Amino acid sequence: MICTFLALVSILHQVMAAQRERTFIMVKPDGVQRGIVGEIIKRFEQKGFKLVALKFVWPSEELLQKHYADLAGKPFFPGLIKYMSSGPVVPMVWEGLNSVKTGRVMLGATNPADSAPGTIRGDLCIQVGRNIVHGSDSVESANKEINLWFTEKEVVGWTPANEGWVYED
Ligand code: DAT
Ligand code: MG
Repeated sequence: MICTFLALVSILHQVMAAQRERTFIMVKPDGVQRGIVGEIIKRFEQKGFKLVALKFVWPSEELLQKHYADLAGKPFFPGLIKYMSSGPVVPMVWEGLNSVKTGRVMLGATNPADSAPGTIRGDLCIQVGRNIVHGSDSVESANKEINLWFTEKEVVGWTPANEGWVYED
């Protein structure tokens, strides 16, 4: 009886852990140039999400065309690629419960004119073409983007000392 209970608790823990998904967040060239990297990292850290990968890189147009492949037909696509390849960026992977959905909420709407105060875009930028940060829109695209920007080895599994204070189980 106790064994069955413990097995159920263990399964429950595994299910909860499985929802601690990963999302791909990237400080765009304007965020880097304006010195907002630390502020964006701070917000994700203070939320309780776990940093599992980070780098500083000047991305090629080829990489960005793959990253934004689903927007290839949009009229703003050439300008988007030019802007995104104009300087270094800070791609990151953050892990945590519902991190994809919550990450998007923390970023705010795509167009800063519609982003609520308190969100990163709502507080720190003005125009859609200079909206300082990227965040995955689904678990599926998060996985795609993580694999595009990071090797398997560059994503580091670890347990933060405060984990038991961020999650109740
Ligand atoms: P998001 O970045 O919120 O996921 P998206 O994937 O629709 O938004 O678009 C990717 C980026 O392209 C977005 O962050 C900024 C740029 N963009 C989107 N719509 C735009 C528009 N109408 N004019 C100029 N740039 C745009
Ligand atoms: Mg998008």
